[in-house]
Parts: sequence; structure tokens; C-alpha cells
Amino acid sequence: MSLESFIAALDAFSREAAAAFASAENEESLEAARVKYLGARSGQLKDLQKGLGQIAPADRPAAGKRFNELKVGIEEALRQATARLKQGSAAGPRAQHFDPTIPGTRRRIGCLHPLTQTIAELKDIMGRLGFTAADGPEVEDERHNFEALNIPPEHPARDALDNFYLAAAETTAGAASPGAKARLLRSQTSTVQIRVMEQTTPPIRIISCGRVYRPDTADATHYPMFHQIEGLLIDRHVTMADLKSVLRLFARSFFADDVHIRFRPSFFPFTEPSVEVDMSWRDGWIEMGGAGMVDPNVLQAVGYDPEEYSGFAFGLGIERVCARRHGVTDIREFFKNDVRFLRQFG
Ligand code: FA5
Repeated sequence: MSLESFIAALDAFSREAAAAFASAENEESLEAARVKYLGARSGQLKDLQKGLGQIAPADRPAAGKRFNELKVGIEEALRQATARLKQGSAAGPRAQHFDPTIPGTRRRIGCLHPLTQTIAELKDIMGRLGFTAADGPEVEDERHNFEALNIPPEHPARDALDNFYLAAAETTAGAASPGAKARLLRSQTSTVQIRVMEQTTPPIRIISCGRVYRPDTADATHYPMFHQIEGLLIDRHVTMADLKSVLRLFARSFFADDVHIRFRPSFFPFTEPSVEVDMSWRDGWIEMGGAGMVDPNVLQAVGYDPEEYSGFAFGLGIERVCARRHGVTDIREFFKNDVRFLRQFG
């Protein structure tokens, strides 16, 4: 065989084999093509190799060189075809089963704490009744926590064991001194009544939501730190009927129309008369807070004329209203920070 016809046969073989490898649609057809062209026993390359022996000895080095180049090239074509099919089988089934209409996986995002949600809702409801939100400090002095609320120094409510007094009262210079004003964590949001009345002239319609602190033993309805909502309305000719109407409207908005509300006679130094406010909604009665007509001594303490102005005040426990609304039977759940519990309010 002449060198020219040998090279022509090599070229034809190369084109045909490369095309067969490139067009193989799956691993089986590629394997069949490999056996046909490169098979060790009966592949066409083997036949071409045999043809080398028929080349004139002078042309054999050139023919051998060309043969080797072809072999390397065609093996590379086979390697690329194998890689292409492997890649295809990895992406293929998934690509075929991709359905763009299936909704995506929802990312889990946090939610507001149930007490925070409740406070927002209480502010919203009372806002619609004309009450604006006011704030006061959590670290209080005795005037706002007791004195101006008609709680004199000898009153048991001021006992050191019933309050969180701060360890060292500080002077304005920052040094502890025995004569300095005592400070404590406020035990009720009624302190905000005094702060607002000191700075405003009637009419007043405010609520204040916030944390209060008492050394109470934690149980299903008590916690040493809890939240209250305080309401205060001062104007001319305010009566207990107004207090009851506002609390009933509030309870119906927050729970539902089938909520029941009752007043029980009680005593608070800063209201006269005073009542405990109980609510019942789809279950037994529960004490939600205290309320009453602002005591004339309190009005006087902030410079109001009790002959001209009257008003009512109330203070409700936010954990208790929130718990009843959601059927939570133990308010300690609100403070465990167990996400399985908290997620229910998302
Ligand atoms: C008061 O705190 C009065 N300042 C309420 C008030 C305001 C009366 C204005 C008159 C006028 P009392 O101590 O009862 O009242 O607390 C009110 C409510 O706070 C309770 O009914 C209860 O719902 C809630 N509460 C009291 N102690 C705790 C506690 N340790 N943990 C959770 N909630 C509590």
C-alpha cells in the first residue's frame, strides 16, 4: 500500500470514528462505537495498524508517525464523548423533572413576641377610643411609685421585701449616700399617671404599657417581671359609668362580643372607690386588673382641683389578657423563649 492511500484511509477512519463518538446518544451506543473503531480484537484501528506492515520500508516512519497522531486524536474524541454523556446524565434527569410552577421553599422568618403583638393591639384599640400612648421610666423614685399615689411611708406596699429597691441610692454626683433618694424598679405602671399629670393640664386620656417588677414567686399567673397597661382619663364630670363603658368596649374589641366583665369592690390607695376587674371569655373568671376613680388626694398632689376635675384609672396585667386570648394556661411560657411555643404566634 502506498503512503498516500494509507494516509487517506487514516483520515477517513478518523472522520467517521470522531463523528460516531460525537453523535452517540447514550453510554451503550458510545460503547458500541468504541468497540467498532478502537476494539482491541476486531476494531477498525487494528486493521489500519496491520496495513502499516504493507507500506514500503522507506515510508514506514512517516506512516507510523501519522498513525500514532491519529490514535491519540481519536482516543481524545472518545474521552470527550464519555465526559459529555456523564455530565448529561448528572444534569439530565433533574433538568427533565424541573417544574417551575411548584411553589418555592418558604424561608422561615421570625415573628413578634406574643406580648409585643398584644401591646401593639392594645395601643391600637385604646387609640381608637381616643387614648394616646405615654411612657415612663422603669427605674423610679419613691415619689412617683408611692407618695404621689397616696401610699404613705408606713404603708406595707413600700416594704423592702415587696419591692426591688436598688442596692445603693446615688446622689447626683454618683456617690452612694444614706440621705439620697431611694430608687426602685417600678412595681406598677400607675407611676406614669403621676408623670403625665405633672406635665399636662386636663383633659387627659392616656394609656401606658410597660414592664413592672415585683418579688412575686413565679406560677401560672404570676411572674417577677410582667407587663401592665395603665389607662387614665381626667376631665370634668367623669363617672364610674365611663370607666365601665371604656373597659367593656376594650374587652369586646380585644376578645369578642361574648366577653363578660365584672367589678368587685376593692382598695387601692390612689383610687376611691376602687374595684378589681375580672373578665370571663369562654372559660371561668380571671382577675385582669384594678381600677377606680382617681382619689382626690392624687389630683391634689399634682396640683389639680378635685372640685373641678375627676377621672378614672385602670391597670391590667398584659400577660393575663394575652394568655386568656390565646388559651395559654401558664404565663411562664411567655418567658421561656421556646421557639416551638413562639412560632404559634407567627
Ligand atoms: C395594680 O398594680 C394597680 N396599679 C392597678 C390600678 C391601676 C388600680 C389604676 C387602680 C387604678 P394589682 O397589684 O392588682 O394592681 O395588679 C394589676 C394586675 O396586674 C393584676 O390584676 C394582674 O393581672 C397583674 N399582675 C399582678 N401581679 C402580677 C404578677 N406577679 N405577674 C403577672 N401579672 C401580675
